[in-house]
Amino acid sequence: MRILQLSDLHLGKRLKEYSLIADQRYVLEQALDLIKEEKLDACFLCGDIYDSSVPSAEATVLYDEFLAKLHALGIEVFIISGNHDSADKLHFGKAVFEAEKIHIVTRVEESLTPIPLGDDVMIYQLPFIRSLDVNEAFETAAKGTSEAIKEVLGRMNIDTKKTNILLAHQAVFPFNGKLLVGGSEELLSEDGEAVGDVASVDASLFKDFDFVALGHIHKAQNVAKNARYAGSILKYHRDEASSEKSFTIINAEKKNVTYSTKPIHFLHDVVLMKGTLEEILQADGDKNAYVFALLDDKSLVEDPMAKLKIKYPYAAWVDYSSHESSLPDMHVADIEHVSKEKLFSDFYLSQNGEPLSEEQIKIVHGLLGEKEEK
Ligand SMILES: [Mn+2]
Repeated sequence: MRILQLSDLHLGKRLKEYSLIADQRYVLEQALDLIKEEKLDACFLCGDIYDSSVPSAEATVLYDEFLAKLHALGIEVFIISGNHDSADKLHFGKAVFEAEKIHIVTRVEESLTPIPLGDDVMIYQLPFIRSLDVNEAFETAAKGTSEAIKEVLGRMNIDTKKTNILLAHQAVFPFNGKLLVGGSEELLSEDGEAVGDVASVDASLFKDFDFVALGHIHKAQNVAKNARYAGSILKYHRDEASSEKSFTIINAEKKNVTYSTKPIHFLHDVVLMKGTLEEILQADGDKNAYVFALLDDKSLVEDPMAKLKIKYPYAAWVDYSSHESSLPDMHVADIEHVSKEKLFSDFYLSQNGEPLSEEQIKIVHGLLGEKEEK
């Protein structure tokens, strides 16, 4: 059986001022072509179908179109909800779609029974869960995501003679290893704090599966011999500018699961350009890309975005590299004993990378003095 693994579609996501619907449609068309050309048997959507639990109309239209085209290809489709999806909304039509080979699982209690794919492969679908979902569904007292997942997996009657594949949407950490994040994912701890490893799960939990098709982390990577993140379908953050996006094609046969990749082509790439505005305008950059510009200019440039857009019509964001450096740690008590002039000159130094000139000091001194008098 050969399966296309997609995850983190984030339909409806915007990149700064731009709607990405056309970009997303462009990638999904490539996915459909790939399924046709390679005569694949199935497609996985491993969570974060939508960017929001309240998806836009154009996002639901695109998803509807994509599902209809997958259905027309006659393949089996397996879908789970991610942390960005509304589990209840994505559950819509489940009973009807099931008869049409579109298998949707968004509730943990529905994840225990596998769907056979061919004679040999069994597909299990675990939607994004928090421990409270599991404790509510099974009246357990699991603490943390790892324990909760252990409870769920323990309730699956896995026939280890079959080739077992699991879809999941969690932060799964490699054993003794480091998880590489893309930059656009939101990693949540159990109580909703944005902390990486609290809600994370060790890859060794999934040892009974021949393959785990993962979603949630936007950088494609293997976290175990049997577990892989396909990565998001687009670059959703400037930190992903230098990374590649690809399709993962799973090949499952008689307990032997391998995969290959195919590059994803973009309607508009995401590019990070650094230098002075003049240098960026002189550079031979991709005019068709969403450009994120980090300016090295020491003094403020007038309306840099308008200037950028003349050469790069899809310019998305501009800031100064000096703003990237942060202020030194200071406590309120310390600040109370520091003069306003000193605070301002420290702030200026941190923002601009160089101190105030003699003349500027005089101006600041004059302005602050005036303010005091008033
Ligand atoms: Mn995601």
